[in-house]
Amino acid sequence: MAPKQSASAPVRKAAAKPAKKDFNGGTIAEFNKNDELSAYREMLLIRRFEEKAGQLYGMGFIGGFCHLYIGQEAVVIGMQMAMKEGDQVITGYRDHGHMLATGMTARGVMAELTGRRGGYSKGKGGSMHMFSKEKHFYGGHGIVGAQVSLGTGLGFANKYRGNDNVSIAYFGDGAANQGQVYESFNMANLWKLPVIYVIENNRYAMGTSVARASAQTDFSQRGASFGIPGYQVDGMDVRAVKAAADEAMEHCRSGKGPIILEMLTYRYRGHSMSDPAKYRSKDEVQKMRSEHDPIEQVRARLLEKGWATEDELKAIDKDVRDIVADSADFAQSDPEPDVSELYTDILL
Ligand SMILES: Cc1ncc(C[n+]2csc(CCOP(=O)(O)OP(=O)(O)O)c2C)c(N)n1
Ligand SMILES: [Mg+2]
Repeated sequence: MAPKQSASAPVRKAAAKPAKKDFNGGTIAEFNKNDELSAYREMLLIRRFEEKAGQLYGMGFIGGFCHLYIGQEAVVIGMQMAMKEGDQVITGYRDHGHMLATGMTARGVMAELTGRRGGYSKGKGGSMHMFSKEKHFYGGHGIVGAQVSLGTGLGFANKYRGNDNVSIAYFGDGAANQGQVYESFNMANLWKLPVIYVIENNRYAMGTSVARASAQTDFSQRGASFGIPGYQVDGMDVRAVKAAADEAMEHCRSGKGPIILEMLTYRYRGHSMSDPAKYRSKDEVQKMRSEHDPIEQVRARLLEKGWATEDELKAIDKDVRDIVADSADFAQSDPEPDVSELYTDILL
């Protein structure tokens, strides 16, 4: 039986689970200098973007719901590094990182957060509702679990059309208890659909810990009764995510059907901007930040291997900050949509 995940336990490495060794050998992907530098830059972009979004929210430029992805960056970047053009991404409301990972612009995402014309949904969708057909990003969904059925539909479309695209459906530990998830699992394996279900287990659904809400806390096993293989991955180590993603892509593209990757990860900020976070201790958050931070891990390796100097890393940070600052300026100066936009893009 899989050990239970306690709130204070460090994130487990895939290697710590011998039964799962045959999946990726419990290994981490070999990263060369370019891989490390690019993972560092892409994760940093998400982190700085989210910090800025938090600031703009505090200043009143962003209204409504806003869920930050800080702490979970390695998940989307590791997955993205294994994807090819045409693969689709769909997720819930904690979606800014997923969009930036697909290459959607910081300007377009930030302007959507502030409800401006230049936003991906013309300022009418906000944080939880953005899409980009060009980047194969299918949202951005506020209904917990909805993206799992829709992502399964994307997999069905791929199979029906006979292409070799894979759909990646991200959802949380809380969403994993939704009924439609299991209807989707059943169809997905019955029809051998190319879908990777990425369960981002950040240990909490709003304020409810996994242990309080889930009878089976090993989410990698949630597809067992449908015959869907699943594996736990250290979601704080971008190399472990990339290794698991490579294997999962191969599984899907070779026609074996869906697969589940449970990413053991952690969010540093509250569930949304109005979360007092009384359900966990500051020590717990601090421990994750200091011992498992996904960006710090890459930074330490780059310095240790002599692949980058402090100055070079500072230059990357400055570059990233410039992109984010530009997006924030744009998001504040771009006009709001015209009132006539209330009558467009709607189903009558
Ligand atoms: C169908 C539905 N039920 C409830 C909610 C309210 N709600 C929003 S987020 C959330 C928790 C989801 O947690 P999890 O899936 O772990 O994702 P995380 O926020 O941790 O990324 C809930 C219950 C909702 N948006 N939709
Ligand atoms: Mg969660």
